[in-house]
Amino acid sequence: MIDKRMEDAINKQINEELYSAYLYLSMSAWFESIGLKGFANWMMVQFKEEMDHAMKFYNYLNSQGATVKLMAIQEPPHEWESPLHAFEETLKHEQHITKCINELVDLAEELKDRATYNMLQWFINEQVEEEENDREIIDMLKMVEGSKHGIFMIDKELGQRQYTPEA
Ligand code: OFO
Repeated sequence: MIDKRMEDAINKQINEELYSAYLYLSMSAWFESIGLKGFANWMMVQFKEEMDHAMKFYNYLNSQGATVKLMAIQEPPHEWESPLHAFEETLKHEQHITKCINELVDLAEELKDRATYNMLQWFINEQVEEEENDREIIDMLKMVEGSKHGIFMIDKELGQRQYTPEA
């Protein structure tokens, strides 16, 4: 049993996570189009992780006997000024998602909804990791200052990232 306010807030969060997936898929397509396959791979893994996040909330609502309501997903941008710009936008977006998760935690506390509060702990930790990953890549990109050789080396490294499905 879940409060209607929490049900609505989680449905909104499903939409936020699906938009995240859409945004990173769009970034993956853009990186492919400029020949940076390693960056494209990194974003493709991120897309899959965001789908997992959306499904975590989706499954949670179902397990609580609540109703999932899917909403229209906003159109993401299709291009960025540079790899650095794309990752700065990624970090900005993740900071927004962290704020959304924190607001869900506040609501769970207000409603004394222990089950949702408990489920959200995973997302709190995940957001720390997401922001940290983005900051690391931004630092690397700033270090190479757009040099072709530097971007090539980072592309090689980001090409190693592998998707691990959520247990
Ligand atoms: Fe779902 O963590 Fe990124 O957006």
